[in-house]
Amino acid sequence: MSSSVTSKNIKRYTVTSALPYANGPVHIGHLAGVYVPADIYARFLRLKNRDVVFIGGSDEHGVPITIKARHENTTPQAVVDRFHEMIKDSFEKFGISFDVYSRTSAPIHHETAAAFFRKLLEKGKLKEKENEQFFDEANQQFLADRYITGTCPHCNHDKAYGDQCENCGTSLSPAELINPQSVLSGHKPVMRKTKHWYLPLQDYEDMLKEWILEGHKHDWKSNVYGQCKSWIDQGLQPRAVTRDLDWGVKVPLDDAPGKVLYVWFDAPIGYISATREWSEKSGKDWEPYWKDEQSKLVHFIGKDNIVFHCIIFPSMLHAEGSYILPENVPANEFLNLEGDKISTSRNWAVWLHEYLEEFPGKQDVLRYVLCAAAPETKDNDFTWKDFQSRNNSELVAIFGNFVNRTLVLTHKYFDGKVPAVDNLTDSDNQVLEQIARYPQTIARSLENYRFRESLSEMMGLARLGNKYLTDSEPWKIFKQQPERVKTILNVCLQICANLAVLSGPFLPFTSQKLFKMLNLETLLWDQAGTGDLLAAGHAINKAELLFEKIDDAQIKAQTDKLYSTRIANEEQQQEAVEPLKEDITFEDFAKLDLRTATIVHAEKVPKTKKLLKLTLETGNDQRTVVSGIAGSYNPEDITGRQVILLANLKPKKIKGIESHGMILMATGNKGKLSFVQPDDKLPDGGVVS
Ligand code: B3M
Ligand code: ZN
Repeated sequence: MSSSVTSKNIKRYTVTSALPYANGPVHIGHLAGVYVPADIYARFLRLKNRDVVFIGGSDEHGVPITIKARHENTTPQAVVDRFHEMIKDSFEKFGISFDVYSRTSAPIHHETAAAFFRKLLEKGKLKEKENEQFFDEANQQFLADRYITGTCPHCNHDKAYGDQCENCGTSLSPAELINPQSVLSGHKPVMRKTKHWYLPLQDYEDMLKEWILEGHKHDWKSNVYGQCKSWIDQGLQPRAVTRDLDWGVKVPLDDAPGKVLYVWFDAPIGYISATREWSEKSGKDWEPYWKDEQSKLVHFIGKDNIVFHCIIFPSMLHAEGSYILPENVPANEFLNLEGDKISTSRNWAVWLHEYLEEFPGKQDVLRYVLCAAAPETKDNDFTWKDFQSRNNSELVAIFGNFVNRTLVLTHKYFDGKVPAVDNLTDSDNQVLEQIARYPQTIARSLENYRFRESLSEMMGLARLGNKYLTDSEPWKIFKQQPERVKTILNVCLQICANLAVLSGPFLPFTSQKLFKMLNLETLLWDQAGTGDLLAAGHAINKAELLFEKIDDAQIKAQTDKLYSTRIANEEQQQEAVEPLKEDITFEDFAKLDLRTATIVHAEKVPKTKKLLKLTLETGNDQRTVVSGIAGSYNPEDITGRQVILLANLKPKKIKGIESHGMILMATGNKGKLSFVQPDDKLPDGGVVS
């Protein structure tokens, strides 16, 4: 078992980045969370001359893709074809340097995933179990959780899904829904027996404890370690690895028609399939990258994928028996946009393909900002103002300004030839000593997945150069001391060459441009750190601007665009009026015992987002009602409020609390709930009819 990073002699690196679902374009949240850090890491390793394969690809299975296809009246394959191309193309233009960008609908993946499943089955690592699941008789098919809607048993929201209620945030199983309905036919589904295969995760508890809880306590990020620990401490359960669905990798058995592998079973195997695809192209053997103990496997993901990459996939790999486990899983938290959660459905996002069109040639600016503001240890915010100011006052004013002044002065005074050092002063020597330390300092941060820190260290070198040049004032002394100016510009040019190397992982386009301007072949990381990267007399090329100012109008155009879609969304929401439900008789209505009651106490239900525990005075008794209104009301604001209580709703346990009744709420804009309340304060217990 792989344990500590330092103890093994690493021969090669397998770097994976989460496979984006091919049902939408990529946005800045994906980039900051996964692809920018993964790419920086892979580029750094290549500059260190390490053997590395950097894997990406589209995740093309799963129920949401089939739902999207239904909405668009097309096939799942058509959906994924469109987005796969789009995502692949924008990654490429953005400089994400995958060695292979594959897709899980590729034949090689179907074959790899099916073989993996078969091997687990043959080794007796999967358990077959029958249970009952919802079946749509009209469509003659079993229903995935997302294909069933109904009323949430916790908050009474009537559009809860079979896996989750989006109103109160509770995760559900389809059988818990009140009045379940098939999304396909609109009919009530029936229960039917079906057979599935399970991975008994509890069998891997000891392995996971030893490997993660003991082995990686100190080198994994605390957010990752914490999530793993809480999963393991809660006790692991068997997980179904197959589904009744017609989109996905077919279960490779004769007696399993209509069954596919669960998307989270096949998707991580996609990393392996992609490596095999790369191996066919490159002629390199893929197996050592996944099976040799001296390979280091690193998964770059967002925090919502931690359990799959740290618990489930490693259990699968371990069960299979011939694979190594990840050495690290440096998951990031989430990036917000202008103070609000990024949301695809609300179009609250900055989309990569749009950015590339609207800011041509400015890939490095976005890479820079997303790395500088990466949500490494906590959620973080992207704002267009910050984007502008980091560009103008860091990239332009420090990095660009330093390089530009150095090159322009070299042309002006020395005809574009690197001047020889005349005599090094103490301050020159100090600068050279500092240069020597940068490659190692930055490398240490990168090796420990501290990308923000490493970026700011790299900028430290630009800052050092900029300050040295400004303090030395060669333009003032050239007439009297041309020899001194030779030395100053030589040192500045050496800093530029060092920057060309060390900015490579972060700002690959800039780094290439700078190498070209310096008329230098690309250098490796370990060649940096010295003051003799450029020989005296070497001719440099013309100076070009590395960065340009971004003005207020460009920023305003972006924020206007964002806010205009938000306003359009809100207007749309206001217009959407719920259709009326079907008629009922007066007798139906008379069954409801509706009464006035007063909230005498309210508190949040721990570990839930939307639930409040209310104590109500009903005139007859005091009782507890759990209500999904915390998204609309603070507990401290509502004591004393009179409400209408449905008093004869059967008592039910919600999050361990017995709830007896339900209070009536009306829904306003954006799902905001509002109390239904009598006009005047009435005695409690008054009958509503
Ligand atoms: N397709 C991405 C996501 O959850 C998911 C990752 C798969 S990685 C094997 O957004
Ligand atoms: Zn709910």
